[in-house]
This record gives sequence, C-alpha cells and structure tokens, in this order.
Amino acid sequence: MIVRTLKEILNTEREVKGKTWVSRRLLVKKDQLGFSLHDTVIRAGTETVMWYQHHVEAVYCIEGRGRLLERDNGQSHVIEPGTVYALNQRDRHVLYAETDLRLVCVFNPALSGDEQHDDQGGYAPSADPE
Ligand code: 9YT
Repeated sequence: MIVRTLKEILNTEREVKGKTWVSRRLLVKKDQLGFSLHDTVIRAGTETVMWYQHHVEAVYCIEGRGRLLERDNGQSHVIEPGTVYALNQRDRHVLYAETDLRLVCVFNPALSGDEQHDDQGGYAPSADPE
C-alpha cells in the first residue's frame, strides 16, 4: 500500500510549476499503478491552452470556478466543484480560470513526475513501458 500526503510533495521535484499552474504529482509512474494522480492549481485570471496527444486525462474540480473551451467545436463548459471532464479523444482545449482552480488530475499513461508542458500544451510520450 502507498500512503502519501500533499505536504510531503511540496517543495520537491514532484511540485512542478508551469506558466499558469502548479502540479503536485502525488502518484507517479514509478508507483506502477498505470496512472498518475496530481493535485493541480490553475492560477486565477489565466488561460491554459492544452493538447495531450499521448495521454488521456480526467480532471475533477474541487475548488474554484472556470470555463473549458473545446477548441475543435467551440463548445464551452462551466468548471466548478463537482464537475469532472475527461479528455478521451485527444481533445484540444483551453481552460480559463476565473478564480484559482483546484483540480485533481489523473493521467494515463502515468507521468514520471517532473514533466513540463511542451509548446502545444501537452507531454511527450512515456519513454519506457510501465
Ligand atoms: C488541467 C491540466 O491539465 N492542467 C495542466 C497541468 C496538468 N494537469 C498536470 O500536470 O497536473
């Protein structure tokens, strides 16, 4: 069994800062679960353009308010506590944070834990199998 706390992730290499977000990678590839689990905060007033070409992601909002735009069809969705979205079709999207947004994010394949967004707003494919 793995038991871990957010406190022990803070100020380590598992706390990764992007331009508009900070992602605390609680469970990562080397935990060998088949997914990674992150506690992510998107900063108020920012917009984050994303496209995960090599991963699926589920995002569950637990704090804050924002808007999610599907770049391929123009559909827009309110993001607030209790809302989950799942990127099951390599969906290109933009997340607008009206307030700080606190999101629980699950990635498959798992991230190693130190990844930063590339210029498309995604992550490179995993180098080795899990
Ligand atoms: C919602 C989203 O994808 N934000 C970017 C950071 C990512 N969730 C991560 O690495 O935790």
